[in-house]
Amino acid sequence: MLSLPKNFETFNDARKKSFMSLYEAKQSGKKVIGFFCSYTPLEIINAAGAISVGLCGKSEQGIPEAETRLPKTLCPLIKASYGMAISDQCPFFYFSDGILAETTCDGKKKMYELMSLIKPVHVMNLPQGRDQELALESFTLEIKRAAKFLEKLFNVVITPGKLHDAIVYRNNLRRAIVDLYEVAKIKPSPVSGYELSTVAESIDFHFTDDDLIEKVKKITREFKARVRENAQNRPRVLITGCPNAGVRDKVIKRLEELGADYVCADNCAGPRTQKFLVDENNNDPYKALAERYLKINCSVMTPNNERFNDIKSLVKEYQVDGIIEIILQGCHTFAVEAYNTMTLAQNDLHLPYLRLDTDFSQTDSGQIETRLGAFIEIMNDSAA
Ligand code: BJ8
Repeated sequence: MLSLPKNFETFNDARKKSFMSLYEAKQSGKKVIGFFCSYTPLEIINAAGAISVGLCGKSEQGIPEAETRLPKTLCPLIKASYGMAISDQCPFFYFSDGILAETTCDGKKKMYELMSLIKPVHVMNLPQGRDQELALESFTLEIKRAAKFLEKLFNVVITPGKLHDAIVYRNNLRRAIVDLYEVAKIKPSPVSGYELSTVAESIDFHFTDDDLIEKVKKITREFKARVRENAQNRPRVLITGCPNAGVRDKVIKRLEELGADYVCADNCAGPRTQKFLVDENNNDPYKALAERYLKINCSVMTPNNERFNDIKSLVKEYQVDGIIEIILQGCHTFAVEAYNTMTLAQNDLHLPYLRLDTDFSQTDSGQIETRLGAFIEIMNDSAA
């Protein structure tokens, strides 16, 4: 019989529900692997018969606990992820049998060393010069090494058939998710970006055996059929930069309340990443996985020029009127690369650009609100 964490009764209803859903999956014999990054090849986790669950911290919760061991100036995403883990507040970490991680930014990879004192953590070496000779070969070997870790942890064999099934399933799920995101290509979008992204995010936390792909398709049809009152003439915004889950309310929700539409994200979870599929016909499925995952345009890559080509395409496809870049405190790679985004927006795309340096606290909510209001005015003036 599995036990619940000692502080279970102190959790709010949503957290209790998450705990119970994963608890039931675990009770039925399912294994769970936690992950932190979009470079994690989820297919090998599924081929090992395990549930994959994203563990990134998305709120201030856990940060005070993390700051007893990590520097205060570290990225809030890393602090929240670690703090939730050490304080048993994260249901997904609590029930994870192991963690699959990668060497992305310095803060994350050093945090994994501390995390490995609590749970089995396997860290994959991510080649950050992905255009260089041997990068593909090296990441292919890393994925094979990670598969061996899972096989040993769960005493299973990842057969070619299971891996192929997982690749096909994930490709089909990604196609469905891209269709969901593309609802916002309709002008005006029939659904708010806040609602759409909330639904998209919840897809990663689906632990029951019913047909997830069919559910995603159903909600896409429902969204497309909606009519939104007073949605005409609202400026359409693309959000880029660091993952935005931890600042959704003070940035995305507020942006929409103030009169703009969040239609698209250029980040590692948005449509530009989901559209990368794994070649199902490649005789070497590990190489096919490495090819797909190395396409992800994160600022930890150097150079990272494809990111800017993708922003250009998204701006056109989603008819974007302005770009907001979110830089989380302590994220040096996105902070430095922001110069290129600003240059692209202002000199090439001739679009208003707003950079928000922030963290997961609410202390800057008022200041952000003022800047968002001014930004909407600029977008409206540009359109006039
Ligand atoms: S693929 S964006 S999930 S690394 S914001 S922790 S980079 S200091 S989250 Fe990321 Fe993977 Fe890239 Fe996506 Fe470090 Fe920056 Fe913090 Fe970051």
